[in-house]
Amino acid sequence: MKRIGRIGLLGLVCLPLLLGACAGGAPGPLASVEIRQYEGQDLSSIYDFRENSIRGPQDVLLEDYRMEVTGLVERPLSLTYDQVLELDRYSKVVTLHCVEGWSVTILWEGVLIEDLLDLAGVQDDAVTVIFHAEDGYTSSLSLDFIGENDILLAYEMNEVELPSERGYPFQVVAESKWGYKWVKWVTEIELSADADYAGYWESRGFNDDGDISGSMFD
Ligand SMILES: Nc1nc2c(c(=O)[nH]1)N[C@H]1C(S)=C(S)[C@@H](COP(=O)(O)O)O[C@H]1N2
Ligand SMILES: [Mo]
Repeated sequence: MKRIGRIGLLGLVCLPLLLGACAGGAPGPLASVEIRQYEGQDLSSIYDFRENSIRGPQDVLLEDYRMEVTGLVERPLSLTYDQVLELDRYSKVVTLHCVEGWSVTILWEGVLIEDLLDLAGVQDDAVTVIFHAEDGYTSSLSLDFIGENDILLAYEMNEVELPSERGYPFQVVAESKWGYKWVKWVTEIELSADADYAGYWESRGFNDDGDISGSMFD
């Protein structure tokens, strides 16, 4: 009686552990198709990131999802995920550098933010592009920077769909800028005349230009 009880207890303790090990350790479908080399260049894994978002990973439901383009535009947009993906597709290898000292090099694929802005028609007095996210996070880039650098709004990394912890369905690929400019779970792109707009980390002392070659703090 006692023995069976012990085995039973062992089973109770071990089964969840075994199941957990299977769920966490074995490569899932995403990991198995992820590419790790592109045109001779080694890529990081899409799981190499450190997750330190202000409210943790967001679960965005596509049925309810809209990408809004608002503010100083001729035609405010409210696009479904599929409508955004109808825009031309671009890709490039870019490294994300977090102010914490880690970095990842990824093949990013998505649409040009400028193509979205052209669809909406940017008004003359707009100078700043503010990105709003599902978790309430915001950051901004200057309109000039976006126009001059073919900045992507990514929906794939290393040829797989963005995982939810990486910003599904869309993340800004703010190349040459610190990680806090790479807004994940983007829900709204707002055109503003406020050249001094400060997003979540920028209003907490991080530099608003966010150039990795420049100063991290104000
Ligand atoms: N919506 C949202 N986007 C965000 C953040 C966040 O908290 N919320 N954190 C930023 C910071 S500080 C960094 S370094 C990168 C890191 O991406 P990761 O969390 O996927 O590693 O996401 C950026 N984008
Ligand atoms: Mo960061």
